[in-house]
Amino acid sequence: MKRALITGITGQDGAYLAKFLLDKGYEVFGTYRRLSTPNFWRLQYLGIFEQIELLPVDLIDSFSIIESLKLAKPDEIYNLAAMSFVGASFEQPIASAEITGIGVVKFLEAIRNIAPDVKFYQASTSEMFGDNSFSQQSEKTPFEPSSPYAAAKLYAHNMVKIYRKGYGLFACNGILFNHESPLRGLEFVTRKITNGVAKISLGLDDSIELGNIDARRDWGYAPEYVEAMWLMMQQEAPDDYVIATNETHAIQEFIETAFDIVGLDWKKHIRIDERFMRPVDVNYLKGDYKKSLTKLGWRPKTRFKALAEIMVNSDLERWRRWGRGEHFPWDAWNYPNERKILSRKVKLDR
Ligand code: NAP
Ligand code: F7E
Repeated sequence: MKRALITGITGQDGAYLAKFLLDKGYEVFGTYRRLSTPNFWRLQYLGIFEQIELLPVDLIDSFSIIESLKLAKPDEIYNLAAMSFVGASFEQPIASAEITGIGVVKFLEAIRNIAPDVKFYQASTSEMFGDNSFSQQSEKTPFEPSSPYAAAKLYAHNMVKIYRKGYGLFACNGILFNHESPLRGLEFVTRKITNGVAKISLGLDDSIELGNIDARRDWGYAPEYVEAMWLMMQQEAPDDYVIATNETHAIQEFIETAFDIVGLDWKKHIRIDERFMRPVDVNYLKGDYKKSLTKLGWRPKTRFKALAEIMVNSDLERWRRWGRGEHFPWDAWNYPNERKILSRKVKLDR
């Protein structure tokens, strides 16, 4: 039985990847940070919490990384842990560099010294292309990072290449474009919109406050993207791959589509709020995934409208279940703004 170690297993991709690998018969070890309140809701939502061996690791702590390697003895490591929210990286640029950038080198050094045959996947990102002027972005497009997050990810990306070339490690960079799902964190724009649309349509809220709605993104469906991570690790030789849909849409189009699904006029409910503008933004992303199609046989299946439907319907269902008095694994309980609504006693008749 193969053994996989997933860092960041409590996040969106970590949970989907864990499910994918368990279904393939892997023994799955996952790292988590000790928090004052545990956040295993995604693993519980997917019904896999009991099947994961959890190990405490913080990417700022080299010894916890080494210990996790010794305990898990993995064949494959998927490094998904990062401070992944771009907005927050402007507020905490140093933590971003230490966790998202140098944290990866701590892993690479640990592998080089104690487990040089282990395969390593690094969660690289389309954010590294930054405010570029290319009509689409591939593995060959120059990087122009425009956030502390992207700069830290680019450093990690380059270190993976250096360790691959210099020390012969099997280390891959998956350059993944935005991918979303009902397990996406509530502060990311798609889920913020679908959660807001669900509440507005059920009469629980009236507006969504957003920043730059002209930016364009290439959005795919997260469960399909974790399969691409695994495919990269099954190849003869390590390499870097773009994973994307090759479609680009403005945030405003996502808003229109989400409100259309519930039959409401978005213009009555969207407020532009400076607080959600970033000092620098990435304005245009459209990924060219030809290499992944040719070499991995991977292609995206769920497209823009279907993705919005999955997310709106899932958030509607959660708020309805809450209205029926049900308790279930859900992130809304952890957010102060959501709690204000959750603390109301409401009977939903819709
Ligand atoms: P996510 O939901 O924000 O999950 C991030 C994970 O990293 C969480 O498990 C988090 O733990 C963990 N983490 C944060 N700081 C850590 C630290 N100091 N030590 C150990 N663990 C730490 O992100 P995601 O969407 O699943 O993304 C997975 C990875 O892919 C990230 O590296 C992200 O940057 C990258 N990526 C994401 C996308 C995308 O569109 N989703 C695209 C390209 C690349 P807590 O739960 O304790 O916070
Ligand atoms: O923003 C704009 C915002 O935070 C998308 C991460 O997974 O994907 C993600 O990074 C766009 C930006 O994702 C709001 O300015 C407008 O232009 O959903 P996001 P992101 O920054 O693209 C990449 C590939 C990663 O690697 C990251 O880890 O939406 N926007 N108004 C807003 N964004 C947010 N979050 N909130 C708003 O109110």
